[in-house]
Amino acid sequence: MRDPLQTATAAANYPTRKRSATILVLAKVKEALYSRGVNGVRGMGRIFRRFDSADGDRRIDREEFYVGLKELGVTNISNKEAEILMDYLDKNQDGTIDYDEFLVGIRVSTMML
Ligand SMILES: [Ca+2]
Ligand SMILES: [Ca+2]
Repeated sequence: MRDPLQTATAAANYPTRKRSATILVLAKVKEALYSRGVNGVRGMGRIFRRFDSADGDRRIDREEFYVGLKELGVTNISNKEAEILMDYLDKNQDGTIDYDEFLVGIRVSTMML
């Protein structure tokens, strides 16, 4: 588990324009999560497993991310926006989102909003 403060600092250093786009997309994703009654670590774990349901390798790859967002009801974002969000959540830039990245990225963003 990454130190949330360290992650927040990294987020603060993110280029401003890209960051505001990220915050906007995150807001849409969070809205979808809230409207489905998802909250807390347990709910997030459930959502993570749903995103990863294609192969269950505990990583969300780009394809799973796009499909997962649509299944979550996040249909009002473009592929470009989904890509920005994927990029933001994938802190170690290995092309996939692991559970820590998913949890920390979405939770820390609550503080940013
Ligand atoms: Ca996967
Ligand atoms: Ca990653």
